[in-house]
Amino acid sequence: MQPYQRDFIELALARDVLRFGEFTLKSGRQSPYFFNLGRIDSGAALARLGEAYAAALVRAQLPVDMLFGPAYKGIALAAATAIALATSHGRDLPWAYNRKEAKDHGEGGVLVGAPLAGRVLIVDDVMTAGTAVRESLALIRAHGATPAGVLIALDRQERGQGDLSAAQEVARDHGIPVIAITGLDEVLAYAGERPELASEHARLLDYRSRYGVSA
Ligand code: OMP
Repeated sequence: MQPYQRDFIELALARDVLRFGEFTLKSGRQSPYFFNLGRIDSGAALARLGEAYAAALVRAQLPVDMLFGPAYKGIALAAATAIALATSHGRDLPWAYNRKEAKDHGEGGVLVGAPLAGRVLIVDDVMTAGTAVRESLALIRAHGATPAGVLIALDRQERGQGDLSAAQEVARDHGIPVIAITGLDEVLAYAGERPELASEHARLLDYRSRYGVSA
């Protein structure tokens, strides 16, 4: 596990982003864990999260021209990543986000920020079945730009529509990589190291055997 991955899991536990229990997912699956990035609710926590996203992107060495944050959660995440790339990695990339509803006055339209152009990296929170990401891919293409990849905090590494994970399906169907700060694999590895998380670790293993894919 990379230091930024460990730091991110520790941040997630400290801020109750990562919680264990019984959760119903958007897909309808019952999960023993849930990641809520909405709990990153202070400046210092958001800065730390942005550093983790930036570190994951730099490690992946993916060439991108700009960042796109899908409304709503992706907006703050793309902003935090753009700041971390500029301040910690010397890369000042343009960034943009969308509105959920088109504005018919002022500057109008659904996009705010830099015009979508070149290779666009989508920055979002969690991928389970990949529904949210597919909407962003369509939006980027509709504006004549090229999706370059997807950067997320957590890849739940669950089966999507077939035997592949949603991230693997996006890679296959759209020819772009999905880069995650962490996946279920890292959450499992972290929980496996902590005696106090032994029962959570067992439930995660059981969940993975039902819905997971091998990375
Ligand atoms: P997909 O659109 O199916 O990939 O699901 C991703 C979305 O599910 C995220 O953008 C969240 O809204 C939500 N989600 C989480 O935030 N955290 C989780 O641990 C699981 C989910 C989920 O419902 O699958």
